[in-house]
Amino acid sequence: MKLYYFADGCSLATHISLREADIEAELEEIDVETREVANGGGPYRAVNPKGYVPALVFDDGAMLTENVALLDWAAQQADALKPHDDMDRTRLIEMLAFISTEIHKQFIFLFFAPSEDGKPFLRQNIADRFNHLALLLTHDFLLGDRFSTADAFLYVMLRWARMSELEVPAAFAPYMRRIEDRPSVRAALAAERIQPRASEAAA
Ligand SMILES: N[C@@H](CCC(=O)N[C@@H](CS)C(=O)NCC(=O)O)C(=O)O
Repeated sequence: MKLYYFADGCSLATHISLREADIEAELEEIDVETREVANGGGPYRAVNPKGYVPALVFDDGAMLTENVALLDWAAQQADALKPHDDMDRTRLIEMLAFISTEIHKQFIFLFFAPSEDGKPFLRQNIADRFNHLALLLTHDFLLGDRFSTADAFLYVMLRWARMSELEVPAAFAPYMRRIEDRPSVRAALAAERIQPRASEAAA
């Protein structure tokens, strides 16, 4: 199995989740500028015509894309991540969809919008979404006492908030530390050659 990723991209959520599920995947880094697979692997679009990450290619050649699908799939691969019942799974998908459409996509617009005009609006919108999630964070993890693939996704978004100097509620500081204490997260950060961010002063 191969995971196609950008270092510190949204693909980090799938990377962490695969490690949490104890699934070994070959890591194929994509150059953001050229969209070439590292080490002479050729054009990424030849693998995934969508051109963006993450993509997981199975040994039989089947490919899975889209964060929500990958994180739902990963959640089903190990007892420790698996939702307890159908409603729990739907709750997980609800959370993944929220993070994907309400936070991740707005960050993408914030990073790549050709003009500065809409950026204050986007920053406020993203901040509102983080405020909403902070209210839900009444246990160690987003969906309760157990780490889920939604935590992997939210963790990446919190890294991006730090990167963008976007203020997030104080409750996310201990949460990020909890996530970064996990061996899966440490291993994923090391493999992508990126640093922990929990100890950085919050914006
Ligand atoms: N709809 C996709 C979007 C993924 C996405 O935005 N990936 C970013 C990296 S975090 C990317 O590859 N952007 C490059 C591009 O859109 O061309 C998903 O949710 O998986």
